[in-house]
Amino acid sequence: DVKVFERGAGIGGTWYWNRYPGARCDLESDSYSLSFNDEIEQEWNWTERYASQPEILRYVNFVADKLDVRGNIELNTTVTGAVFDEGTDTWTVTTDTGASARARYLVSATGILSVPSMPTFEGMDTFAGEIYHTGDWPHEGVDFTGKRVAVIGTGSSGIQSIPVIAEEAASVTVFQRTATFTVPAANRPMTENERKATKRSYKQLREQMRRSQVGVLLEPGIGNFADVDLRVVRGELERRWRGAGMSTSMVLSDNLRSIEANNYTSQFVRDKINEIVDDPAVAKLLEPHDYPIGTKRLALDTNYYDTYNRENVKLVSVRDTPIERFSPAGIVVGDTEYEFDAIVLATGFDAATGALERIQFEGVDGRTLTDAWAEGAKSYLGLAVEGFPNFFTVTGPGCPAILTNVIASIEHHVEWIADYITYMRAEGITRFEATPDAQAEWVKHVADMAAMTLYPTAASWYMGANVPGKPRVFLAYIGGLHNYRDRCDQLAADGYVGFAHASDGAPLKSEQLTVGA
Ligand code: NA7
Repeated sequence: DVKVFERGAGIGGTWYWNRYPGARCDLESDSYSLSFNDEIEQEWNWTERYASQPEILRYVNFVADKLDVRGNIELNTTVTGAVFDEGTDTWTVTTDTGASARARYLVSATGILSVPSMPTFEGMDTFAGEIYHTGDWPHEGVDFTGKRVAVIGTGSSGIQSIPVIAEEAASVTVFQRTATFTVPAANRPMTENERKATKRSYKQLREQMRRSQVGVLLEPGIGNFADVDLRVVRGELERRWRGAGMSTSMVLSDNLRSIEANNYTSQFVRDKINEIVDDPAVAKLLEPHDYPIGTKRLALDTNYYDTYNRENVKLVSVRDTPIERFSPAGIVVGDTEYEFDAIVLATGFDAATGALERIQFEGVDGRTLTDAWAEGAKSYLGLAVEGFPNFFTVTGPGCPAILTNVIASIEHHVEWIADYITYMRAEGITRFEATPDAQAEWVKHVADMAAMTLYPTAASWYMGANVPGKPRVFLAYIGGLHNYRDRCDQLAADGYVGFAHASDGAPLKSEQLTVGA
């Protein structure tokens, strides 16, 4: 029996909430889709290389109907708390509607980017116009025709929405704190021939994805910075700029390990910005200098830099002089008050841990998850948390998900969890829990791996750095989805190493932990 609680009035998660103009996936449609059902793969027809939000939402609903799962889902219901009972090895879940449920296993599928990060500017409530967050966009849409619009934030959501809003609004003023690296998506309609070819090769394609570093097939690097002819690198960067998407920043194999390699790639993108943007002063502001390319998720755009050549688009840097406050008329920065009819907050999310920490989880001895994570999220494999028995976290902090094609990561977790539950039922186990040693070793391993790269040098949401006061802990395993899958499979085959087990109140027992870094 499965009971699902969902806060939204509909299913789709990210694709249900993020309805801002231009919202689109940054991975190709045939990769960013479910792989476990042949019929779904064969019947569904993607229309664009990179699917738009409305299309992905239609797809999610198609899948739900196909699998007839709607009956298990209680919509419009926010889970507020979950308490573990050591006497019965069960969880009791409570919600804001008064509905509750008791279950042996509790699985969080609360998403990585599901809690919008709302800035707290002074005077926000005095602004006379409308304020929107890209991650919580009105379902009826917003008509910006004739409006003076501000956009705060130039991450992926700002980069996707600014060009589309600029086509409709009277004016768009972009408030940029950190310039982001973005490359052209080169999105286009999918041809019937492409669709047919993909459908014929899905089996092989999916297997390659599962065995890959990031759960999606990207073009490999051509060599390390010190070993390759830079004219060849430049030529390859030019080629990839015309449509290789995420692979564009990966021409140099050591791009995320060597600052020299990274500087070369970063400079290539800066040169492109200067080629595209007419006003040299605006181009200069758009040049990213604050982090190595790739250490924050690369954005894929449609006409982003070109948009700054439009007469109705203005860029305001708030890097050195931050937004001071909102006023009834608009936004105040330094001595200037900018006047607007609407303000769009493209300010991101309390990523990876935000949704879980908003639920009052009480594990062993009444300890809360917020307490357990006070110094940063800790988990075993990003799948389970010590002190919280019978609780699985799909794409939890400490797994590779945020650096991968998240669909591939979700599928892996779901299949692994289902196998584990089947195992426990067969063995008469009523309780599992990550052991302190296994969790501590995994947390260290995740941190050690990250420290070998340039990732921790960026103030990114991967590090929790975008939310004031959030502990700075690298939230992902960078060892690759393929290696991670192998590790999860091996420890399962060895009797779920690193987990302690008990049956009906008997003391916990665990396999000897033998998995080294
Ligand atoms: P991101 O990537 O976290 O971007 C948020 C943006 O908002 C970023 O440019 C921030 O600047 C900016 N921001 C946040 N707070 C402020 C304040 N107070 N003042 C000015 N600017 C601010 O979120 P997205 O929604 O764009 O993308 C999230 C993921 O979705 C993305 O990685 C893809 O995987 C899809 P900062 O960089 O912190 O200086």
